[in-house]
Amino acid sequence: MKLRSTPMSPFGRMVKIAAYVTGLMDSITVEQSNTMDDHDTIRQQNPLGKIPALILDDRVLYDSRVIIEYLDHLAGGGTLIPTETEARFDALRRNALANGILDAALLVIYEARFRPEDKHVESFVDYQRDKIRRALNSIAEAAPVYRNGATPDLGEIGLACCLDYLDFRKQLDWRDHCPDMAQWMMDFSAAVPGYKDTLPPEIDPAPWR
Ligand SMILES: N[C@@H](CCC(=O)N[C@@H](CS)C(=O)NCC(=O)O)C(=O)O
Repeated sequence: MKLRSTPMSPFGRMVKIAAYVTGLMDSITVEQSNTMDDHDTIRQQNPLGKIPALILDDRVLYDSRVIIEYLDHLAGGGTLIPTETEARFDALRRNALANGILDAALLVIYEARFRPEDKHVESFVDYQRDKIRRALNSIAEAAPVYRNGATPDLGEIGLACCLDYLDFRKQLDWRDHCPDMAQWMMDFSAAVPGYKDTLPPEIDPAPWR
């Protein structure tokens, strides 16, 4: 299997950690993609032109959520996505929350990347940042504890990738909203395979990385 991604992509990182956790990383070759390049084959592989995409012999899978479900299926099911109904939908919701934070963070970055500086719309950036702040406050209220050792669910993988990505891009400091997540990150990073191998390049040090 070939994974199109970049070392910076938080969604690609979720898939990589999912592959480590399920023991499938050795069956995956990672091929870099430049989504900004008109000639990059990612646009044929995924009509949305987005990474990650998993290239199989007979088809291409996207997006990260679908790829993670596929890896879980290959590993026999129930590792990354719990089978028990309540735990399953809670893990899926937490993954959706992390993905939503990342979508908002990416839109803030794209505002700066795609629009000339004099055309930046600050109200749009604030609108996206407010989503991130509300989501981080809701995580603080839920006060999660990391207990799953080497087998995180997809919501936990999403959350770790999301908090590290906010540190990487420095758009806002999640510690202002959910400071207790530092301990959660310590517990996650100490137990989960692939955590350190998949860190974004040159991310600032933290006690857990
Ligand atoms: N919902 C998608 C989001 C993927 C995504 O936004 N990837 C970014 C890179 S981290 C991308 O490909 N951006 C290029 C674009 O939007 O054209 C997923 O979960 O995989």
